Amino acid sequence: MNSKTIQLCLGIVFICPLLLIFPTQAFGELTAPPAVVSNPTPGQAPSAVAGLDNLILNGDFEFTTLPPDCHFNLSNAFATENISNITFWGEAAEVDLLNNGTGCTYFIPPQSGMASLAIHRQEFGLQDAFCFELASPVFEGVTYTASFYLMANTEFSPLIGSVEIGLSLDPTSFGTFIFSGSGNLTDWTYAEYTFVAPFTANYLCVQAGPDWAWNSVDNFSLDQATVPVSATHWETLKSYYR
Ligand SMILES: [Ca+2]
Ligand SMILES: [Ca+2]
Repeated sequence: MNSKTIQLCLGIVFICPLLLIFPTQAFGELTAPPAVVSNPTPGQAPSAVAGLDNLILNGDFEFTTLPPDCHFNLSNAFATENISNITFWGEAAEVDLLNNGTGCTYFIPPQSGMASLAIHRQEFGLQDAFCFELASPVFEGVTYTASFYLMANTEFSPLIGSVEIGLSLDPTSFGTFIFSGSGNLTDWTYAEYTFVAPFTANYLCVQAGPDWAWNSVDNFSLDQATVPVSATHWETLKSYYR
């Protein structure tokens, strides 16, 4: 019996009992392909295993008909028509699509890809806002993790401010507040929040927070959270596969 055969035999002896003890951890969450939910019945949670794909269709702002440039102060109708899978509706109506890869002087290059978006809360309260179309609704009672990156600029508005995330049934209203993030003036800040959906919703919405501030945002993600494999169990399994 050569050494490879001995290693294989030892591997089987150690791995098989572990598979009996942790079968779903070994072959369930770790290896199952992401679930795709098409035409789900409203109000019903998906029966498939937890998906790992981003539910937001254009969370990176890369899908647009606009050429690479610094597109400042777009109307809601124009932005909705030209930036895919997003409905813009904020009263300020002056979103900025910065999609030439540079950040357009006021921000650093996009956190991801060639494009980022900037939203403003004006001095007297009008705000930019929009809602992302999702590949699947989020379902009441299911746990999700949402994340994005943001960066502030105070050249025209004095405060750092915040960016708020909501869940909505309507692409033209913010819906229910879920969480918010705040950035800084020098780099992208990562904001992440895990939550149980309070109701079944079709849109993840974004608006400028209450302060007079201008923020760029990029790389939004929304994933159904999976039950994590205990680090101890995973390290044990990996040690036997090495
Ligand atoms: Ca991007
Ligand atoms: Ca603007």
